[in-house]
Amino acid sequence: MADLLQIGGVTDVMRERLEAAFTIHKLEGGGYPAEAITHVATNGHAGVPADVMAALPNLKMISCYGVGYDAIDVAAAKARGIVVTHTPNVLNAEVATTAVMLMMACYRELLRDDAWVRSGNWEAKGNAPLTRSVDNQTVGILGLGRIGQAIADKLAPWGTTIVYHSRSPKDVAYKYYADLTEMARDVDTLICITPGGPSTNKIVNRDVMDALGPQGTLINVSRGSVVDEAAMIAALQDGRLGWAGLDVFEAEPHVPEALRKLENVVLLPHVGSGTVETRAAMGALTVDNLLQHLKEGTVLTPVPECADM
Ligand code: A2R
Repeated sequence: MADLLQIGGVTDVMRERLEAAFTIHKLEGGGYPAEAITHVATNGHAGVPADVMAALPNLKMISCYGVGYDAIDVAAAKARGIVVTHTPNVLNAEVATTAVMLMMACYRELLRDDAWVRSGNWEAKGNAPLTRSVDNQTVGILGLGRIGQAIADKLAPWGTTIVYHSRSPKDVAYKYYADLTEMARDVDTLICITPGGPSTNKIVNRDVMDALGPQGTLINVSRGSVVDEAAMIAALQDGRLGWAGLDVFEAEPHVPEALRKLENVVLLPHVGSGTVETRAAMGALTVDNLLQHLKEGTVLTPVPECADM
C-alpha cells in the first residue's frame, strides 16, 4: 500500500475508497512517515504548506478538492516532478447558483424582508419598502471561464446583458472589456469569478468599486483576495457602492465586524460549491485522480500548469 498524507477533512465515502489503496496519515498532530509519503489529498483552502511539501522527499502527486489551487505552490511542485490535480467543471453549476442567489438576495432585499416578517414589522409598520428588479440588468463577469460561463447561462432567462473582463478575449458573443474599471462603469452588477493568487490580488480596488457606484452590486464567489476588502467596506459604508453579496473573504473564517454590521450586504460562509451533491462529485474526482495516478501514473484533471507532465 502507498502512503497518503491527508490535509484537512475527507468524507466517509472518500475515506473508504482511499483506504482500499492507501495507508492514510493525517497532517494534524504530526508523526507521519515523511519519507514514505507519495501522495497528498488536500483542499483548496488548506493547500499544502511550503514546509510540508519540502519535508516530503518522495512526493509524486497532490490531489486538491476544489477548483482553486492558489494555496498550493504549483511551480515548486512541478519543479520537483510532483503533479497537482484539482476538481474543475463538476462544481460549475453550483457556484453559478450561489452567485445568482447572492445577486437576487441583494436586489430583492431577501434578508431585510425576511426580517420584516419575523420582527413583526409587517403588522406594526405595514408593507416593506420596494426593492429592485433583477430583470434586464447588465452584468459584468470578471473571469469568463468555466464557472463564469455557467453564471452567464443561469442569468440568461432574466434578460441579462452579459459583458466580461479577463486578460484575453474569449470566443464568445459577449462584449469584452480590456479594462476592468471601464467595465464596472457600464454594468449594474459585477460578479468576480477569477482564480485567486498574485495576478488577481485586490484587482477589484477602490476605483473599480467607485465606477460600479451607488446603484451597483458587487458579487464575489472567487477568492477574498480578489477584492480590496477594506476599500469595499468603506465604499459600502459611504454609499459609494450600493450592495455586496459575498461568499469569500480575505481572512476566512474571520469576517470584519464592520462588514458584519452592514445592512447592504449578504454574507455566506464560503459555500459556493457546498451542497451534498456537488461535494460528492468533487470528492469522487479528488479520489479518482489519486487512484488513477497510483495505478497508471496518469491523472484525469491536472491543473493547467501540470497538463504537460
Ligand atoms: O485572464 P484569462 O484570459 O486567462 O481568463 C481567465 C480569468 N483570469 C483573469 N481575469 C482577469 N485578470 C486576471 N489576472 C485573471 N486570471 C485569470 O479567470 C478565465 O476567464 C477565468 C478563470 O476561468 P477558469 O480557469 O475556467 O476557472 P473556473 O473553473 O471558472 O474557476 C475560477 C475560480 C477558481 O480558481 C476558484 O478560485 C473559484 O473560481 O472558485
